[in-house]
Order: sequence, then structure tokens, then C-alpha cells
Amino acid sequence: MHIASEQDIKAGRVTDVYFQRTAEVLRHFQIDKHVAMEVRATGLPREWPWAVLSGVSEVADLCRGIGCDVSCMDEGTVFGAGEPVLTISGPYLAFGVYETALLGLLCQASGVATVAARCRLAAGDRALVSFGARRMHPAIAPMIERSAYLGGCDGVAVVMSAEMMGLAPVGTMPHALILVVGDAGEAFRKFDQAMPAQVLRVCLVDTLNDEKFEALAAAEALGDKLYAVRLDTPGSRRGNMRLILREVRWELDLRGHQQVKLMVSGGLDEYNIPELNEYAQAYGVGTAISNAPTVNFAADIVEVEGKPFSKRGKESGRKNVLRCEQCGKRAVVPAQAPPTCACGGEGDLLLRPLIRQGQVVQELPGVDEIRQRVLRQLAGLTLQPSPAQEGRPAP
Ligand code: PCP
Repeated sequence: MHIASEQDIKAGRVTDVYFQRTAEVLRHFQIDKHVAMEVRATGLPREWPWAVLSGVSEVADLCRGIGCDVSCMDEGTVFGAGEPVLTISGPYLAFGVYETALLGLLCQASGVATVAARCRLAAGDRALVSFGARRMHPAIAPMIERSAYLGGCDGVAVVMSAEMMGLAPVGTMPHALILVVGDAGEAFRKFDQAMPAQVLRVCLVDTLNDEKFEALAAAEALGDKLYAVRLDTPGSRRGNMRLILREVRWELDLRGHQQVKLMVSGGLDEYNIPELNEYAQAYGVGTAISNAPTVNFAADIVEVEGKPFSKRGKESGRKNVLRCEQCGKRAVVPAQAPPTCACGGEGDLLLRPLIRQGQVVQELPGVDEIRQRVLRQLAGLTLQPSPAQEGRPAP
């Protein structure tokens, strides 16, 4: 397969050649200065007002043992454009060749986690499952689904991803089952007879006939055992999904199947989920999350031999991000600044020591703890850019 192994990445082989050449030049002239490099995103995709940091545990794996120091926001921290999320420092030759891999670990995972969090906000407390591994190279499915889960999804579909997180994989039934059996009702009955009790009975109701008739067939076939019906209506038939859901809901309720939930999948994202919330209780989101735009982090030197020094267009010196516990404001501050906000309130400095002299100095949290951290922060957020971010006067 055309993939790099963990060993390749740790060996610094996944590097842009100009980093290797830079190391050769410096070694040739025995130059190995101590530098500090800062990772931040100048802007966020699609004018997102915020994003979710993901990939930190893999950065810890990458930087373990390479003789540098790393300070970083905790995984799952919500951050804004222009805020440094990580600083790595040490002899440049110790970590220079890892810039490509380090950025790659944060850019993609943070994009996935952010769209998952945006879909979480859009879906409210309705179930949200990551169905998108099939849109990406299977070698990275566990990373994608880990970021989807910590970003706010309630479950993931891929067996190995779920195993790695200690979760049960979540899934319903594919069109293939109905086509191979040849009849929807028969497929539903066979699914029920063959599956263990802990597998929720969610029947796919858009394969051969109209959704409402297949939903009624599922209710007839499984009775009270029917947990939900999934509508994955093909685009060519997907006139107004909200009205299709309303009709299915009506027909099921008319016949006493109020307990049956409605799940939707196919072409969903944070923009079209809200219009379905009136009738849907669960969503399967694939492409929008797994193919999320990357957060274009850049890594830039901000200090050389202990002195602030950076390229044009980049503020020099090490920095931190202060989040005031009193007024809630956030500010980028010099790394040595006291954790006191301009309002006088005490603040939280978000970049914390992760690696010191190649040793991981934090007890890295499990994925559920990170997910809870994200959900707590989402409580105070919206999908829309704040008036300040849109340059509009506050209402
Ligand atoms: C796909 C599968 C995924 C859905 C769509 C994700 O449907 O069910 O859950 O869709 P998205 O990427 O647009 O968000 P099919 O491949 O049509 O159906 P299935 O494999 O379930 O038969």
C-alpha cells in the first residue's frame, strides 16, 4: 500500500526534502542553534469562528525522545484564528525534519474534529454517528474517527476505530443486505433473527420502494423491536427530505409506532441538519466530517538562541493564549506574561508543557475525557461567526 508506517514517520522520512537539505547545510557548517517554533493558523476554513484542536496525542508520540520541549493547548481545546496552539523548542537539528509530519498530524485531525463539533451543535442532542471512513484512505480511518468522536460524534462505524477507543462500533444495515436477500421485509426479518439482542434494530427503508411503505414494512416485520428506520434516500429522489420525514412520521404514528425513531444519512452536514431536526432523532454523517477541510496550521520560528526573531508578517517571541475566567476574553500574550487579564481577572494560560527534554510530562487524557472537554466548550458556542468576527457592530 502507498502509506508511511509509524516507524517511517518517527524516523523523519515523511519530511519535505528542503527540511532535510536545511539539516545537511547546517551540519556541514556545524550550525545547530536553539530555536523556538510556533504553530498557529492565520485563518480558519469557511470563516469558521472557532476550531477544535485534535492530533495532540500523536504529536506527543512523534516528539517523544527527540530532545525537544513542546508546550501545547490540551487536545480538544477550542481555539481561534491567529492563536498559537503549540510551541516546540530545542536544537533545530533535533526536530526540524519533523515539521511536515507534525503539521500533518494537527491540520487534518483538527479539521475533522471541528466539523464533527459543528455537526454536534447543529444536531443538538440527537444521535450523531460518523459514517465517513469509506471516503478516506483506510490506513487513517482510526485517526479520522477518533477526531470525529472527540469532536462530538456519539459513535463511529469502523470496527477497528471503535476497538482502539474501547467503544462498540455503530451501524445499521447497508442497501446490499436488502438487494442480496431480494426483499426489504424479508431482509429486516432475517436481520432481526440473526443479530444479537444488543444490536439496535435500525432498518434501511429507501432501497426498493417509497420510504413510508418500507418503514411500515419494517414496523410490521419487527413490531416493538424496531428501534429506528434509516432514510438514505438517493439524491435523485431526495426532493424535500423534511417533508419525506414528516410523512413517514405521520404514517408510523397513525399505526401506533410512535416509538420508532427516524435516522437520516447521505449528504448531511452542519448546514442542512438543522432543517431536519423537527423529525429526525439520529444522523449518519460521512463525507462532511471525514473530508473536512484541513486547518492550515503553519510552523514558524519565533526565537533563535533565546532572542525573539521571526520572518516578516510574523510576531516574534514565544507566546501563550490567555483565557480570562472573569470576562471570558482571550488574548495572545508573551509567554512570560502573568495570567492576568486586562479586566483584572485571573486567566488560564492554554499552552501547557507537554514534552520536556523529549519526555512526555503530562498524563494524556483518554478520548472520552477529551470529548467531554469539547462538549463543555460547545455549550457556549454557535456555528455563526460572532458579530465581532463579521465586523458587525454588536446587536
Ligand atoms: C452511504 C452510507 C453512509 C452514508 C451514505 C454517508 O450510503 O450509508 O452512511 O453519506 P455521506 O458521505 O454523503 O455523508 P450508501 O453507500 O448509499 O449506502 P450503504 O452503504 O448504506 O448501502
